[in-house]
Amino acid sequence: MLPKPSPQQVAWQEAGLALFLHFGINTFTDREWGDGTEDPRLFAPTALDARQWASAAKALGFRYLILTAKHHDGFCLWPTQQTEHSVRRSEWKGGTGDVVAEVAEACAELGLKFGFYLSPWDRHEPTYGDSPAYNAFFRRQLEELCTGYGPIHEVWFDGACGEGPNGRRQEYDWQSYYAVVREHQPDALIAICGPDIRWVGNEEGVADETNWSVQEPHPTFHAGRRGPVWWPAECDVSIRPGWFYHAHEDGRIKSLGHLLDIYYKSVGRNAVLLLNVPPNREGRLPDPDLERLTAWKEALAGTFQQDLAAGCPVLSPHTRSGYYPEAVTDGEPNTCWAPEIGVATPTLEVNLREPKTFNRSLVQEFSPEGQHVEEYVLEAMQGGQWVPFARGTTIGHRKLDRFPQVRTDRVRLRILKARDYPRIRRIGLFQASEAEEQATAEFQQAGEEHR
Ligand code: FUL
Repeated sequence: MLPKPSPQQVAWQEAGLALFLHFGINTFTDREWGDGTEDPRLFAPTALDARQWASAAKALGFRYLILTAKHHDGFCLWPTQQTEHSVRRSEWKGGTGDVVAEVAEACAELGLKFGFYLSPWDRHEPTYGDSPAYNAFFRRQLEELCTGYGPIHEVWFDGACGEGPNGRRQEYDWQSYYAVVREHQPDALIAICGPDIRWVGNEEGVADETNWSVQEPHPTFHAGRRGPVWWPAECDVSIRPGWFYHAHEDGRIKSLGHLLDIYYKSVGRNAVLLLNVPPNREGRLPDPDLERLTAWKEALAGTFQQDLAAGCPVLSPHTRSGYYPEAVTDGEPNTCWAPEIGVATPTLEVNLREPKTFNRSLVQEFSPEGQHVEEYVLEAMQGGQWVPFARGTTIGHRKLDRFPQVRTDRVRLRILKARDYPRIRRIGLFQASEAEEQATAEFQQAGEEHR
């Protein structure tokens, strides 16, 4: 049996976009990795405004916020009882402040989901390396975060550790960490060094073209589980070269074209995009980053505002009983089409009613039932023949393709290879906005593209 996602995993995938917030002592020392010896008094935001973070996130279409509650330097953004190395020792709000609480509250007010990053690697904590003692310390920190801040939707365990061969060696007791999360936050998804969400494997925000949410179990994170597991990918990337705010990077915000490319190669390849925008020393999201993201959102909204296939008649000679072809254009998220059992290459034909011009497509599998398509092609009827305009391997929750403009009145999807029985939720056709086309052309000319 192929695995299927949990309802929480389906909702997470549906959300598509999450905002990552790297903020902490490094913001004030201008570093990326603090060494744990920093004076907590260095943490001194002058105008910290978590509502600005949350309302910007909401306006830009992000549905989750993930805050670095503790990075590798060990400084805690909440007044933990487990160490003195926290906001309690800073002068911000006279040592009475709690950044985690402010962000969680702002999210709750605006209807955003909240999650936290908690670095297992801790360069400040003296018990780090004394495995049982540190595991207990870490579990208590986790318990504080899982019990004091309302619903937690994602817990992000970073795997990074720079101790080196002669450094301290800590055996993390992952299963015991998961047990704390499951006990207090049964709906939370445990990401990266965790069983629910998989790290995509790079920090460029790019998923492979072939991207399966169905994976072999990880020996540690899925210890004791057999057979394939549902482990969908998340793409984390920063809008700037670094994860933390550095004034000298103000002029190095990723271009609009680059951010658009990232969107197509993450959200458009069956992954979720976790985009990092670091708050500055004031404790605000910087204006130039927000301006760039507003342009990004508008360019995408312009492209996806009109689906040229919406409401169009659909035909298939291969429809399985109980399903119907028009489910892919009816705009209903809970309907889908499925091919008859035993058909080698099932097809689905959308009648656009009149010639239409487009250069973007969207195909979605019905992810609550899993992921099945291994190879597909999209074709347009031109001069009495079917001419391919996009082809790919996996589809999954959301597959976006970009191609040179096509003009046609009929489009068909052919599923060339699938595991078990695929279910298709949607086919969409779009014409890229001018803003998107222009930014993409500039990006390609600049040769910034990595893959
Ligand atoms: C990495 C860390 O070392 C970086 O500082 C950053 O937090 C990134 C998201 O994960 O492993």
